[in-house]
Amino acid sequence: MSVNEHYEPRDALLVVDLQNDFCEGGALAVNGATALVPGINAEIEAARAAGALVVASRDWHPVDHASFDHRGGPWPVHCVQDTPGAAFHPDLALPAETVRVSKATAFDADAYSAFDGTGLAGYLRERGVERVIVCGLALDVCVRATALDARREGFEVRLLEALSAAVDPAAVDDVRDTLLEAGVEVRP
Ligand code: VGL
Ligand code: ZN
Repeated sequence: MSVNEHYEPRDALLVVDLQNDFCEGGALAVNGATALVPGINAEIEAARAAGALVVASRDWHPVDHASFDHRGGPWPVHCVQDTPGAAFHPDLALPAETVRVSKATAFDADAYSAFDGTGLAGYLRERGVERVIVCGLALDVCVRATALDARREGFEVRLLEALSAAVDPAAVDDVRDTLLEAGVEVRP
């Protein structure tokens, strides 16, 4: 495992959607997801120790959400509120003070970004956050959208690519290019 990021109090580590349904054995499993957990735990501990904010987002759909295939959406049923699949991975070591953000909770709309409809940008500014460090699932869906929104909201953004995994590994090069173009720093 490589050396952790250097965190400062003005940083927020944002762990995106590290939930059972996106891990091996889950309803919408991303290859390599479970293997990310120890490295992400090390980042969480480094961030916490440095006084940086730790934020964990979760995909948190109502039953019969518009994104589910039986409703004409693109995805199998996943991350239904209060089901085991929607829980954070059991080995993810979230400190008690972790800021938890639920997204995509409306029946009729999907939200890939942790900033979409959550008020997260204003909250981070209130807490003095200037830089957002992003990792988690899925690199080509919610991590991508979250990193782009963080830039749009005026934060410095750094992606921890090795601590993210994609639904479609063939998309990773395009995702990286898009993020770099938007001014996201990418740590391999
Ligand atoms: C996600 C597909 C559907 C994600 C959420 O967290 O990347 N992907 N809903
Ligand atoms: Zn979803």
